[in-house]
Amino acid sequence: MPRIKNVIVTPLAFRDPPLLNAGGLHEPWALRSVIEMVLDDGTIGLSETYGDDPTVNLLTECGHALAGIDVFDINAMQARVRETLARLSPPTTDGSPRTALVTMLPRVFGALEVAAFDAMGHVVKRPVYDLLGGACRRDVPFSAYLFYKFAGHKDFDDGWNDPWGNVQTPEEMVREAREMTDRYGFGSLKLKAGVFDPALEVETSKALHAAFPHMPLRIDPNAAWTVETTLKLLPQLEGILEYLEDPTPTISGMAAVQNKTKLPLATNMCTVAFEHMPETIAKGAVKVILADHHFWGGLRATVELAAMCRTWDIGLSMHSNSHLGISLTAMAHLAAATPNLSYACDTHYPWANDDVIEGGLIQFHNGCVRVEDKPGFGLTLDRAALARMHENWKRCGLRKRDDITEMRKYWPDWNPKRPRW
Ligand code: GKR
Ligand code: MG
Repeated sequence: MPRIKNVIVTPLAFRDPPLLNAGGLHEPWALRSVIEMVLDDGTIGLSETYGDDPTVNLLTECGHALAGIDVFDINAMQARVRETLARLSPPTTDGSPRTALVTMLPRVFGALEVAAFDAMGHVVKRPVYDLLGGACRRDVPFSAYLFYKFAGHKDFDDGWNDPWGNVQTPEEMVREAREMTDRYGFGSLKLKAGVFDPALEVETSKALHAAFPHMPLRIDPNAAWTVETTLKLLPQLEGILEYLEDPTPTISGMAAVQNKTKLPLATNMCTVAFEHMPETIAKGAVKVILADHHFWGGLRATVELAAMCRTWDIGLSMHSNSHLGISLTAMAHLAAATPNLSYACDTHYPWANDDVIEGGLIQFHNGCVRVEDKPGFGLTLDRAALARMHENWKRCGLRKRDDITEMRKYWPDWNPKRPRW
């Protein structure tokens, strides 16, 4: 069987609109990295993940360490990544687990594992969804990810502005939702909340529900509300939401709300690793978990998470950050092969205006991404686009996401404190 020859990690930047969230404001550039796992027979497996410096550096180190491993030996890869990270992480003085091992192992190993699955698919000439157990659906539904936003970035003009304009009122949000659903065919809505006073965000939610009464709606304040605020708002939200995502911080905070309402609470913030599952389940903190293979440890780990959710009767949805088409395709293959993925997945993809794969931006059909019956993910890198977006990364100078500094360009006193209301 082919063995891993080398792993190439290329950091990229692509233009990102000024999207508001509880953590601040998106900068003009979003960072990602593309991973190419090259096998000794010339096969290349693709993956995409975060593009911040620590991730890129650790990915590069761990990628080198994989040389010589059989591409089907995922367990050997995981052991090698673990050893490499342990070597690179400074020992802690208080005896707690080494930071890089705890936080970075699932991220770094997960990104490499995705590339290995793409490569395996090419070797055996089967799509990745078949390697994960077969497709339960070929058309994977995504939801319209709605953001409050500014019209353009302050002190930045390269001639490109996104076409969505200023969105700060309920009416403007309904317009954004209308355009996004018309353009992509999405059948459900997600509002990124936690930006303005909750009264305005509840009003926006009601306006969206009134304008799209048949579309499931979820909102996500990213832990910007206290338990008390959330409890007060519940009566207005219960009839109009399919789920309420991370209204308040911590597993205990979420449990204090969930135990007082039938409205499902969802999370990609308080339960983000396997070690959080026992407390989440014991306290009945959430009814939905948003899986994300980028931080849960890859495709197989997410399948394991799905099995836990099935066992404990927890619904499964999918989380997203700013990303490109390789991640979108990996998410779609994973979702296709996960029977209990019971909600439309999140995606930031409609906010991206460039891509690194041949054929350019992936098209949604009726709000869905179709997984193709082609080897691996069925994708080929567009080398010119990769070079162009790597140049963006060199020029833009950003090396980690910093929504706080960007937000303070508008509101110098802006306080990132959470919960805020
Ligand atoms: O991109 O602004 C954003 C989102 O707020 C993102 O950072 C979150 O991770 O989309 C995410 C979420 O569902 O919490
Ligand atoms: Mg969320």
